[in-house]
Amino acid sequence: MGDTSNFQSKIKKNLYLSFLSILVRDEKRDNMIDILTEIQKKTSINVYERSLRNVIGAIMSTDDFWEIVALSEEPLPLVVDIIDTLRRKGYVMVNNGIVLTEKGKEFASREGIVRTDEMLCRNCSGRGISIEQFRDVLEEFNRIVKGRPMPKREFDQGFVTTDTVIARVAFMASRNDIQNKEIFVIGDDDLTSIALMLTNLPKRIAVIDIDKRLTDFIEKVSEELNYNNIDIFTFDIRDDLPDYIKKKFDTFITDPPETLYAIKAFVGRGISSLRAPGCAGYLGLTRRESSLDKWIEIEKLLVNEFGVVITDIIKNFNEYVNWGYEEMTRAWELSPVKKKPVRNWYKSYMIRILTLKNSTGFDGKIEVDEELYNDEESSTT
Ligand code: N4P
Repeated sequence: MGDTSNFQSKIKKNLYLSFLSILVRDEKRDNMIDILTEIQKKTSINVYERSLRNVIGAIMSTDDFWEIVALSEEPLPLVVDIIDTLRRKGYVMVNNGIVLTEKGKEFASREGIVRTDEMLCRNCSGRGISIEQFRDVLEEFNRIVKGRPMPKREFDQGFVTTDTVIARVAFMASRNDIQNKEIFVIGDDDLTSIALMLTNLPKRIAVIDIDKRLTDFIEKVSEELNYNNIDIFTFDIRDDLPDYIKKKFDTFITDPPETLYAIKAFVGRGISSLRAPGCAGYLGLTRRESSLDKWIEIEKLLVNEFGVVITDIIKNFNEYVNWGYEEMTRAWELSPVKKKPVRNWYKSYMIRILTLKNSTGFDGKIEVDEELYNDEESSTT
C-alpha cells in the first residue's frame, strides 16, 4: 500500500518536472522564434535559425561590422536587419563596434552558440593550392599591375589581390585547363589575362571587357610583352557573342555580379564559348551578396538549364581589395557603424564547372540595365 502511493507520488513528481522543463524549454524557444519573426518582418530574404546563430557566432569573434558580415556568411542586408533586431531587443550594443550585451551572452550560452573559428591553413590561406611554381609570375605580375585602372562603381568593379590571381592560374593549371588551351576571359578588372600571358602556358587567349580603360591596358601590356596570341575586345556582355567566339574555347573564366541575369550573361555565354563536352569554366560566387536561397537558384541554372556539372567549390578563394568607392554604396548606407573596412572583408568562392554531352549555354540579348548588377541581396555598388 505504502509502496504504491510512493510510486504514484514519484510519477506525479516526474510528470510535474517534465512539464516544467517543457515550459522552460518553450520559453527558450519563444525567444528564438520571437527574434526570428521580428527579423523576417523587415526583410524579403529568408531568415533561418542558422542565419541568426551565424551572426551571433560572428559577433562573438569580432566587433567589426565588415568582419561580422564576412564571418557570418550571410548577405550584408540580412546581417544589418539581424543586428538591428538584436540591438532593439537588448541582445547587442552598437557603438564604435558591435558587441553582445549580458543578455546576449546569456542567450548565446543557453542556445549553445559558439564563436566562429575559420581554422585556415597558413600556407595556402585555405585555398588548398600552392602557388610555388608561379613565384616568378607573381613577381612580374605585381610589377605590371602597378599602373592599372582603379575600380569603377558603374561596372561593379573591385579587383582581387595579385595572390588571388596567381592562385587562380595555379588552380586552373592543376586541372590541366590552361596548358596548350584556348582560354576566354569574360570581364577582366582582375587582369587574369595578363597573368595567363606571363605563364606562357595557353595556346591562345581572348579577353573581353565593357571598360575601354581595361582593354587598352591589357593591349598595352601585351605589346610590351611581345605577346601575340591574344585577342582583346571591348564588349557588353548583355549582347550575344559573335560567331567567331561561340564553340571555340577550351576554358573560360569569369567573376560575375551576383544576380541571376549576370550569371546567365557571364556564365551562360562562357558555356556557349566552349567547343565540346569536357571543357572547363571558372566563376567566382560570393556569400556577401547572396543567400543560399539565391545560390540554389544559381546552382539550378547551372545544372538544370546549362547542363554542366559542378566539380569544385572552394570557400573564400578570391580575396578582393577594398575598391575605394565604399562610401557611395548601399552597403555603406546600411552599415550600422560608419567606419571604412580596414582588412579585405569581401571574398568569393571559386567554382569550377565542366561541360558534358548535353550542356548548352545562353545565347541572345539580355534586356536589363540596373538589374544586371543589383537585386535585394546585393549592396556593394
Ligand atoms: C564586388 C566585386 N562592388 C565588389 C565591388 N564583384 C565583381 C568583381 C570582379 N572582379 C565580385 C563578384 C563576385 N562574383
